[in-house]
Amino acid sequence: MTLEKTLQNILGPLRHIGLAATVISTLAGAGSLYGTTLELIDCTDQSRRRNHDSMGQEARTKVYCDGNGKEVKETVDYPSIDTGSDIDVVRTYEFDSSGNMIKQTERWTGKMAVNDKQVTLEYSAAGRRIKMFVDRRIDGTLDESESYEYGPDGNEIRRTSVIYESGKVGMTIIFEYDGKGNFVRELVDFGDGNWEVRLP
Ligand SMILES: [Ca+2]
Repeated sequence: MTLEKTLQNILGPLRHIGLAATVISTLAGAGSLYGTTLELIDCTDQSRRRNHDSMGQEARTKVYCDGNGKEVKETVDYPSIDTGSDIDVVRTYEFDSSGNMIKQTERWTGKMAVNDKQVTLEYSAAGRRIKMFVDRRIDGTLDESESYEYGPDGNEIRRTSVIYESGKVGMTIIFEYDGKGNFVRELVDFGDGNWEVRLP
């Protein structure tokens, strides 16, 4: 599987459920997404990160790290968003002892608070992400979740998204590989029992 395809597999479903660009970037490693340019930095020096909003204006971002150099918090002031505060959003990140991100929170200021979100992640003993839970508005009620299953060789073979409001499976994706472990195609069901075939 090419890196590009891997990113598509990761990003497509995440876009589908509207996960924040920041957590997508964290999961994918790095990259340019949603018009947001991220430059990964050495967090230990409390550096500033270059970060642009959708209008191409440079956002003022501060990054905070724990003693292990892990980024645990960032504050961002987006020039094109006026919330009446110097800080438009505060994002926090928590990690387990293996360094896996287990929680991300996103709290916006003022009228943007409707976008508040908490994402929690669970991992298998092998360190593979197996569950993701999304609580929109951070009101204690879960709104969406995803679960991930893997084959013996570690490739993801099935992903299921649940929308809690309706109590229904929102989307199921089955990933298929050839005998050498190369991605061949995916089958997508948006909850209606019809499988759409997607080729690389
Ligand atoms: Ca909620």
